[in-house]
Amino acid sequence: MYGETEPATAGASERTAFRQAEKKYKLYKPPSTKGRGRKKLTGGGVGDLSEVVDFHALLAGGVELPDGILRCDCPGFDLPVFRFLDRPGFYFIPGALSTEQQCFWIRESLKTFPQPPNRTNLTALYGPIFDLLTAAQNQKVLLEVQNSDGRESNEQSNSGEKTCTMNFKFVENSKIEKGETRRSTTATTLVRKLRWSTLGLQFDWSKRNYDVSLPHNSIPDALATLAKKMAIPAMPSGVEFSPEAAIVNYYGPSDMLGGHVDDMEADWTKPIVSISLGCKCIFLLGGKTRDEVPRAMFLRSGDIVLMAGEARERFHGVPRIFTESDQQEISGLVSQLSGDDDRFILDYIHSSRININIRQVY
Ligand SMILES: O=C(O)CCC(=O)C(=O)O
Repeated sequence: MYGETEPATAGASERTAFRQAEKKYKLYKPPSTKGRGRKKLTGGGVGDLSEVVDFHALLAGGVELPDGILRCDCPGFDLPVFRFLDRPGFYFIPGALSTEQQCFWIRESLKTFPQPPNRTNLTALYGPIFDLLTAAQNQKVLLEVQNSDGRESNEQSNSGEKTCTMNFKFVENSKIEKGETRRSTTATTLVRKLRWSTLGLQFDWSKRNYDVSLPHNSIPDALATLAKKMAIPAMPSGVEFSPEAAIVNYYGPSDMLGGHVDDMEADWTKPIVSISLGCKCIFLLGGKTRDEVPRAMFLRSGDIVLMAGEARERFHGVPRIFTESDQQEISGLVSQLSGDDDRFILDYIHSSRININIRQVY
């Protein structure tokens, strides 16, 4: 999660096993097939991925399960689940979502989840933005406008208080005149700048806790139903997961998520249900300190991981997403997102990853 707490000194952080692994995978470059003349890529790329666990390859069979990894049958759950012997509470469900389901959740993540009252990283800059995806699909521009009383947005009110009205509205690109001095940004740029949105109980990043006083909708029914079903392997028998909040992370080509522990929820016995969509990435699952060497694994579109109990205390993060055309592994999505309405989304997902993680807060 964004807003991680760093160890006391940056130097100490740089030396930890977790940081070393983050660096190694962030800097990874695949061997080049056409890299002549581009110094770095000749000679077979930078770094190697031989230690990254590939659960899809294990699922396909034909290879022995590596030491310390087991495939388990979970009562009441009909999908294959993998676990690490030395990391109890962590569950990997490869290919949990069909391509159709993945497309549905990608559309929802871009169209519905950023809708107010849900907040996003853009809310603090522009105020609530409605229908961002539609505006981007129609090549609109978000333009600063005057309030009805003639004040520019963000001006001081008579009482001296900052009103923080932040009035912006979408307009046709053609309506922006040459020399326009008001702030404006294309909706496409804003979608690309989307980094997170919060559903259900709203998370306050500055205080690193949930602010129950903020207006919010409950978790969409379909997402809650999915999370309840997928949480089964990590739940005590007969107890149902109760989704109350979700954080949606949007990753662009060079984005990463630094090592952190998710410790803001009251009950750590309940899992975080974490859904991957779009480009493949490397996920690191470390120990209770950054000094423990993390396990690295690929996460692909449609994979789900659960972190419950002891696994909730482990550092984890995403050092690398793969946007290179031969490494994204999104061919299923590409063939499914073929309608006119999906053109923008298809372009977006070629260089992006989305993660939806669903939590029971209390
Ligand atoms: O993107 C991911 O798979 C992990 C997200 C995560 O760890 C978080 O939001 O706390």
